[in-house]
Amino acid sequence: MVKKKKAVAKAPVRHSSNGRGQPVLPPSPSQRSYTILDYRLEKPSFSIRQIRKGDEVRYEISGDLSAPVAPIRPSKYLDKKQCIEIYRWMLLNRKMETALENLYKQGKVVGGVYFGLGQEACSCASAYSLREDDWLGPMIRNQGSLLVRGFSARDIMMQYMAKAGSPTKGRDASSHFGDIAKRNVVSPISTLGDLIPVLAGVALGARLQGRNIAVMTYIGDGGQSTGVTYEGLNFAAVQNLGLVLFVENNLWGYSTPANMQFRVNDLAERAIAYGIPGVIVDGTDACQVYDAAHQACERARRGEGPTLIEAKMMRMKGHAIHDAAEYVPKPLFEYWRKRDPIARFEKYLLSKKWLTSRENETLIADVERELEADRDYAVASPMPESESAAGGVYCDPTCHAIKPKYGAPKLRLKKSAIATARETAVHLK
Ligand SMILES: Cc1ncc(C[n+]2csc(CCOP(=O)(O)OP(=O)(O)O)c2C)c(N)n1
Ligand SMILES: [Mg+2]
Repeated sequence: MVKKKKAVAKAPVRHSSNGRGQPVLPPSPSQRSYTILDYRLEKPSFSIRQIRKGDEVRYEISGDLSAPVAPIRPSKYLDKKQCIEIYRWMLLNRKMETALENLYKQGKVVGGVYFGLGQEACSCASAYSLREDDWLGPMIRNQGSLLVRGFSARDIMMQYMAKAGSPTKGRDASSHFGDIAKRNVVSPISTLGDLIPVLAGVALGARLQGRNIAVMTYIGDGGQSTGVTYEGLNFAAVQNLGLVLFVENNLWGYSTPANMQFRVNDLAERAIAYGIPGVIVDGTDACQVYDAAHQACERARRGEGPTLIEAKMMRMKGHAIHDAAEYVPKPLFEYWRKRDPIARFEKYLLSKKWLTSRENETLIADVERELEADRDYAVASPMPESESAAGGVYCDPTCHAIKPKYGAPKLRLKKSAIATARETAVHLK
């Protein structure tokens, strides 16, 4: 007997889209789902379109730019004192960059200057989550991270002016300096993405010494497309290394808008493909940045592996001082100026009564005083002697004994971490 098939009404096939013109298939039982934590209290929705007319290229913005600014999301971890400390670092970061801009205009800077204007919360609050034993690999815009990690504004200004007493003794201008002896800071690497495997290697080194540490570095929305970003993060993921990667989505990679650089909606989605947690934060909210960084660092120190944190914000200056950022539509600047990370945090601290107006004025005056003293010292300090130019390039075997910073491996880890470390050691032989 042939059973009659029941007539099934066919549902019309709907082709919705994810807002970027890509079709989204209807859910099916085999469809998997993934979670990306999103800390933001507001989700800007606008898009940037390229307009070409002959040889002329410009960008137009559309979407809702009138949304009110969201409040700061109170931190689960930071207390009053810590919030004020972060606020102070952000102020110093901003004021130091303003001083550097003036020094550049006075012809005192050798080379260019790169600014992190609008990104101070991301730099300062992320680095604030590191412990002494952890490591940092800053990029050019993370001058705030350097301050938090123990470099002074004087060091950074002397570096930009190539002074004899600067961290590289005048041998490199701009940001290529670190401190692997005391502050656990790897120098920025200009080749975008290269810091990621280097920092993964630092975590691996510590692992082989029996410790799980957090290693933090940054990559831009443009730089994250490089092959080495994939290789480094994938390596950290499979080895469960404590890498905390901030993807600084500041909407521009040089003069290319983010939507012409990648097709995903959020760069945090990339984490799914590495098999690691992905988190989105508002990069202009210091509390969100800190909370996500703190959780990622704790995860790293437990030996559970890397985390990718996408910080959404806007680069409020050009790529460097020579770039006037003419390509950025003006309303975009206005939108993000209302979300200035320092003004937002200041308002939050005042409204919580964690700072009175008087205390705030004193704090700002203190930062200015410190900055001015550092700037005057940096300006007055000498340039290097020409004879010293070739010094410090090659190590003369008698100049200093090179001692390994760490001793032999002391594996005192959980069984799973020991197994990973042993496997790694075998592979490295
Ligand atoms: C591998 C590599 N390719 C290209 C460059 C040249 N370059 C320097 S900065 C930059 C744009 C970077 O944009 P993004 O990563 O978004 O960082 P942002 O400047 O916005 O902080 C480019 C293409 C480089 N330094 N390294
Ligand atoms: Mg960028």
